[in-house]
Amino acid sequence: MPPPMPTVGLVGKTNVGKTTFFSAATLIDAKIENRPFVTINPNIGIAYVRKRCAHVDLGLPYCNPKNSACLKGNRFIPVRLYDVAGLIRGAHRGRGLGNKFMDDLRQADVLLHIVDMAGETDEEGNPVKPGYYSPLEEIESIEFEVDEWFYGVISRDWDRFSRGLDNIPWDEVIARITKRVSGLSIKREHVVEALKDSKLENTKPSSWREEELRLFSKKLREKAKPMVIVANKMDVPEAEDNLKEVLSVLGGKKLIIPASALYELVLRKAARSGFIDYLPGDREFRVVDESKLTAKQKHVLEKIEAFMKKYGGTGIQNSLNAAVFDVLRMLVVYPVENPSRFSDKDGNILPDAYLVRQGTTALELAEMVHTELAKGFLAAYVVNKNKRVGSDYILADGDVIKIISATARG
Ligand SMILES: Nc1nc2c(ncn2[C@@H]2O[C@H](COP(=O)(O)OP(=O)(O)OP(=O)(O)O)[C@@H](O)[C@H]2O)c(=O)[nH]1
Ligand SMILES: [Mg+2]
Repeated sequence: MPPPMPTVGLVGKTNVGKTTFFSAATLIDAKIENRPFVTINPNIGIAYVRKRCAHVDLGLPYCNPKNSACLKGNRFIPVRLYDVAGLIRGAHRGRGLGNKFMDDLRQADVLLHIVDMAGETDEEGNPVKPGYYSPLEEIESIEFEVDEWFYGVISRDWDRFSRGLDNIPWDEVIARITKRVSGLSIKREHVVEALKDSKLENTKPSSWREEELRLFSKKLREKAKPMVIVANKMDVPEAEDNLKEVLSVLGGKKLIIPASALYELVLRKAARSGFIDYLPGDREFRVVDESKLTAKQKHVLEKIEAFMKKYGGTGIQNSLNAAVFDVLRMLVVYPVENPSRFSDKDGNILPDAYLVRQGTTALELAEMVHTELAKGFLAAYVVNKNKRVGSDYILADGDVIKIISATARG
């Protein structure tokens, strides 16, 4: 089976721009309003990460993408995007909508924490004058709520569960914990690393105090649902000083991406209507026909242009790319059947771009392409590097791979 699409979840205080981000990234219309708790049911859509296409690196004039898109030499590879109900401080005690809607993010592999950098919504998400509320406070309180949600799920019925772990081998303890938390899309390696980081290896889970379970849960959250901060609403003048402050406190410790979901939404819609030439992630856009724009539209586009110069784009594509490439550290590889044409058996050039985890081997790739192919695995040929490799070859970003198999079809 092809590799599972990574799932990116949007979290944040209510009324900070999560749905605006979602709409901008997916071009799905969803309700956006300047008041708290507009979103209740999750919005689920497809967004894309962007990377220079291998056809460019191979010096080919074009490709024939099937599972992804290639626009002007850029491969856009699909990822799942979830937009859920917002939080406020005290959500875990039931304030606002509580944190039960966070369960909609159980499948997420990585979270984008959308923050109102303009500080124009208060603790409860109500609109206030820009600069009123502190984004630092927002970051801290929402991260706390996310951790509390996670702890709530992990600690449910823990006493009974952990007593069942007494007197069984450590490996089995890990296996049982992994099974228990698998509904949160947590993998064995997350459990292993979290146990190590919280110095709880080879201890008896039934003897953990609340403090230790909390530490384990926090580490597990950091591994299984790592967060990137999207400093949203950077188009509001007050946001700039706030960003400086946030960077001075958290810069270096957290990944923080300046963004304007609003501007990206405007650009995506303008591009869809043919007013501008713009690809998500571009650092600039081009007006197709000035004469078709009203004075107001021109003014808005000029402001957006200046913003993009300053921040190197709108920040939306950067956020998605950072989540998938920097945090999940995924690679893009291209399986092919015909190495001399870089194509599948029908002649489609570089049809599939797979997003795979770092450490994925040639044999694992074979399994993703076709189980049969893996069964008869003989070797792999890394087309772009012109070398033959074995089953345990670790894939590198941009690899174009032909699997050589005794059970190859056709
Ligand atoms: N200036 C500015 N406003 C934004 C930006 N992104 C969102 N907004 C505004 O913020 C308000 C809330 O946007 P939503 O996308 O509905 O926020 P949300 O986080 O989904 O809110 P809930 O679903 O209610 O929790 C709307 O008035 C948006 O227009 C941005 O980048 N800049
Ligand atoms: Mg919303």
